[in-house]
Amino acid sequence: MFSFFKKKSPAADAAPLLPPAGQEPAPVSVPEPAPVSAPPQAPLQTPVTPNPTKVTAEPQSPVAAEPAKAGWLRGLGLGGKAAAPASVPADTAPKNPSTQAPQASVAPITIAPEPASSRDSWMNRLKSGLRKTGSSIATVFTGTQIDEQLYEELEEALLMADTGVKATTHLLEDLKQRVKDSKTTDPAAVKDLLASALADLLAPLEKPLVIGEHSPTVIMVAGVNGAGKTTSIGKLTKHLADAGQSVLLAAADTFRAAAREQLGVWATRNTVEIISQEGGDPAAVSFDAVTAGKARGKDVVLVDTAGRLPTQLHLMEELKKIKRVVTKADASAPHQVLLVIDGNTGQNALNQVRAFDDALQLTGLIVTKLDGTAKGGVLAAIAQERPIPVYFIGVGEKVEDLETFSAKEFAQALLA
Ligand SMILES: Nc1nc2c(ncn2[C@@H]2O[C@H](COP(=O)(O)OP(=O)(O)O)[C@@H](O)[C@H]2O)c(=O)[nH]1
Ligand SMILES: [Mg+2]
Repeated sequence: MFSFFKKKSPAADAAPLLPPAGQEPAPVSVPEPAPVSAPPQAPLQTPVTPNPTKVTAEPQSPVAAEPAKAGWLRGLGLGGKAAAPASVPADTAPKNPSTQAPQASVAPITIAPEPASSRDSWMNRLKSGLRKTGSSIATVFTGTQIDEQLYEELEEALLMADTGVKATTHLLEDLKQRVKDSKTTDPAAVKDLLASALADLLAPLEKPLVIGEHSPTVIMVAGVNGAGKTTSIGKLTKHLADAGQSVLLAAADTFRAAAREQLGVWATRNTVEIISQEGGDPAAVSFDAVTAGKARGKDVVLVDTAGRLPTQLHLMEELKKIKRVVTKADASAPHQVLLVIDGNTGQNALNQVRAFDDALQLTGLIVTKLDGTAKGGVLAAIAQERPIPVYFIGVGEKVEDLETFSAKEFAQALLA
């Protein structure tokens, strides 16, 4: 049924998931650089390239000299560590066989299937988080007639739930059409039609995070202060580690010692390696991490960045720099650029999505704190105006409180 993320075998022709729009071209394209001298499992907290200036000026020099080593990194990542195939969706098969024999034969697999019971308890947490919103929308349907007043009240309730004007207008028009088509005269049935309309609107946001197409898969995580970046990275690390994936963390939030320490705690808890550098340049730390991730044969490199306010232009510039410099360590990276948004910030979350997407060309979202006072409608606004996949939602502070997003379940929880 649900899987936490999808694992694919790397195809030699795999197109980068993110078009490098607006990026500086990497000076040299090095498909599989892996320094022979670096041990596959180097000690913890060892910055590979301590000199930030050198990183920017000659990014390819530490890794360009060595040719690819017969794809052993990839073969190891796929053949040796994947969990038992739970399902093999036909549409995710690699288009072309890879030129690297060991992994070409490995079919894409879906791992970490979610036990139904744990998904149920997550649904309950989401429902209780969204309950206030749901009950105020639900009261609209308690009358006896489907009339203009019902639609007016619904419009108000949707706007109050952070759905935004555009998505609210869309939903009302869609709903009226559905009511007409179904010829229903029962207001209670209209609620079910609204749930379907909402699920259809949210459907484009439902998409699994795919890993394994690149070695390592480099995931950059951005968002404003306190959105839940570090916590979400910690939770994600746990899920990846449980699925047998080797993870390297990059503490690119170098401004605050506490931020580095917080990520360090997650690294220790999950026994994964971390690249961290006191007062270092965030882009240099990210470069080091991707370089080390390649050298050590990691499956996933997660880059935690500092909180950014989209209005602070120079800070957005710094995130762009991290992205550019990561590309210099691996021409196809970052493979994912995720924005973490706090579900409580309402329509402001949509502004954040716009600003970060314009600057970084986002590939996915993580929406946190849906267990709190979040109203949830903002996902409809995002679906209407910037339909970027919501890979995960956060419904609490504990490690198990990160879940995959289901449009249908979310729509039901929102109207429950
Ligand atoms: N209730 C709740 N709290 C969360 C969730 N995700 C993160 N937090 C809390 O939000 C606060 C800020 O999180 P943090 O990861 O440090 O944010 P960052 O500044 O974006 O890295 C911490 O107290 C987290 O425990 C969530 O899904 N639900
Ligand atoms: Mg943080």
